[in-house]
Amino acid sequence: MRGAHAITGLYGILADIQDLASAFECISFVWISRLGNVEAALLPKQDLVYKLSKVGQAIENNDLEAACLVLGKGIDTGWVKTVNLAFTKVFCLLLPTHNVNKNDRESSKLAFVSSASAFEKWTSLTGIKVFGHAASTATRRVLLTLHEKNLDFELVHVELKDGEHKKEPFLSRNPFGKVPAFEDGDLKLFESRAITQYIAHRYEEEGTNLLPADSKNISHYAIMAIGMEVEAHHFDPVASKLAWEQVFKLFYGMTTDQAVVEEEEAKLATVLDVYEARLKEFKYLAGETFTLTDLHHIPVIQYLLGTPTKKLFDERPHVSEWVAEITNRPASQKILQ
Ligand SMILES: N[C@@H](CCC(=O)N[C@@H](CS)C(=O)NCC(=O)O)C(=O)O
Repeated sequence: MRGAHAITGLYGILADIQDLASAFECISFVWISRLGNVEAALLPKQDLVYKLSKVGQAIENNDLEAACLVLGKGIDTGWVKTVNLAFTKVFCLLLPTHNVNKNDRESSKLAFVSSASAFEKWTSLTGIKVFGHAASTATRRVLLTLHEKNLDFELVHVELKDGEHKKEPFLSRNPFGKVPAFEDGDLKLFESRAITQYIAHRYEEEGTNLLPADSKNISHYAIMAIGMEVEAHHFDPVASKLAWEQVFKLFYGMTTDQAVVEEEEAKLATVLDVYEARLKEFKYLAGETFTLTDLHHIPVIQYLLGTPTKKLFDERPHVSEWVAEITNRPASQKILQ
């Protein structure tokens, strides 16, 4: 867990517990276990207190640039990590075992409390937001990427049945009136596959690598790009029609058109024959490692596994193994919850 939720919890502990010494001990334990390893209190104490209060002030004044100047870097999760580390150092200083005088303890405590509330505000101003619907395959493509990357985000629900996506303010996020739309600080995006590519590059160092293993090799990128194009133009139009006919129509109280299902299944079989040949040679579509190419397929496959169309995957041993592998990933399971 990272960011606003953690801070809210800690702030609550601080506000509620009378015995501050044990509260700090408990907080530092939480942070130490979260960060794994702590460079205990390396920053000079006064410097740290000063920095935290400066950051707090800057955020209170909505002056994000000034906040960045104090803690370095831009509006990104690197900044969040730096703040986390700074908090950890405060906690270490406040541990009863540390030889810290009462005044320093008190001023550190105040700096922490004001920075904690400011930090909550910061994360609400700069965090990742996905505007979409939890059942939409395109929204799930983005959620899946964020889960693979272990990033905190907020899913802002867009009510499709009320046509919220066809009106303002959503249309100013995506003029084509489709979910998802996405925000990361100042950056606003739409089109799920463009969003996943942004996340995979921007947060390359976090969580699972979703790009080719050799990130310097342009031809490996090109192969991954072929896979993403094939998914978008050959696989998804057919698979999505099958999901519409057999899953979403039922949800809206409509009936499946079997003629359409038969026609689309024949097309899907042709695409899956190509996949079977590819997966006979490689474990994943873009090579030996899981990439965005594979990930983009997951949401619609998950829906089709609950329909008779599942047989098309089962009939092809390499496709079937690949489907099991990619749909059983922990992140794939998370989007079903
Ligand atoms: N190419 C777009 C497709 C988005 C899309 O079709 N979203 C669907 C939900 S999965 C949607 O908004 N449907 C409602 C509508 O078209 O009115 C993307 O990948 O983001």
